[in-house]
Amino acid sequence: MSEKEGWFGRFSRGLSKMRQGLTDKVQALAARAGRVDEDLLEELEAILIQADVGVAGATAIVENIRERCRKDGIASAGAVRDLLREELRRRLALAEGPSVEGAAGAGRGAAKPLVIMVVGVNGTGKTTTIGKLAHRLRDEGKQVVIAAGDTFRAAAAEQLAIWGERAGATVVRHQEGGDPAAVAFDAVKSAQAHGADVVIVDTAGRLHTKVNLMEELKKVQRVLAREVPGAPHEVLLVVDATTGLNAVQQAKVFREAVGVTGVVLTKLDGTAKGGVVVAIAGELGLPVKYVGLGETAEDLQPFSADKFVAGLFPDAAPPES
Ligand SMILES: Nc1nc2c(ncn2[C@@H]2O[C@H](COP(=O)(O)OP(=O)(O)O)[C@@H](O)[C@H]2O)c(=O)[nH]1
Ligand SMILES: [Mg+2]
Repeated sequence: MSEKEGWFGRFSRGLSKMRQGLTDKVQALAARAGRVDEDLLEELEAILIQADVGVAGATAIVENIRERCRKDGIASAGAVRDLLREELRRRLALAEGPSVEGAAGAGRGAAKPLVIMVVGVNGTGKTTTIGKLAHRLRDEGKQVVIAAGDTFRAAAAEQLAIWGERAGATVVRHQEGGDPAAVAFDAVKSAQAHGADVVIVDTAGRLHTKVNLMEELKKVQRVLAREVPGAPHEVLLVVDATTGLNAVQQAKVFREAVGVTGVVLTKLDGTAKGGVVVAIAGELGLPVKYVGLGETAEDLQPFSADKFVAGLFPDAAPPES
């Protein structure tokens, strides 16, 4: 065991509730059923739907498993678990995309500063994710400036100041109630003046107020685009896995309004309904860039289908790399 917990420990611990809600139930079902029949397949579909994989995803997964069993003459229920693992891996691979950290590299043509805007409804974990992301980027030696763009809630700037201090990132903030676009502008100017590598912009998430949130976000985007070519280079939508399929609905709304480039799925450690990651992969055509597996900085992990599946089926996991 290395001193620092590796990815395998983080994924298997972070997905333990989802394992109870999915893997363990499938295991018990297979043990009980003994052989593959329509009853087993129906129960498997019900387990997947309960885990918030979504009806379309659950139906398609079970259909593929039924077909495999028929074609390959598989009758033993134990094999269903392996077939499910393969199906999940294949579907989740659709949600893999280029990493944010790769884009923050020093390569030729890399944007500098790389501008990342973080959006999502209140409470999903935007501010926390920004703190964790700043931490990761700092660990790679990147200079990070954070714009405290949720000026609606004073606590958000306070929260960022604490994360920023811990991570060694600069936090640009204005008074409560200030113009978020002006905060974003100042953060970019500060990053340019100091040669910083990355600017991360926090935003508000209240949906029902006088000032339309989507208009406010578009204004922030316009200011960023004016100051840095191609900015914002990433628009990360943060969704909370504990809200299940609501997350997919939110993603559709934000994608429509502000052009999301990737999803961060938080709080997987707190739910058995993490199947929503499969629904995101299947229904949205958006990459999942990170998953939140707990409260510490290291619990924000780049998404990988293989690692996710290893966390769900730890006994069949590949060696840690
Ligand atoms: N367990 C767990 N809690 C999280 C995770 N990400 C965020 N949180 C918690 O979710 C709550 C709301 O987070 P916050 O960043 O303030 O959300 P915001 O309103 O979108 O900015 C906080 O208590 C965070 O600690 C995660 O991956 N796991
Ligand atoms: Mg916040």
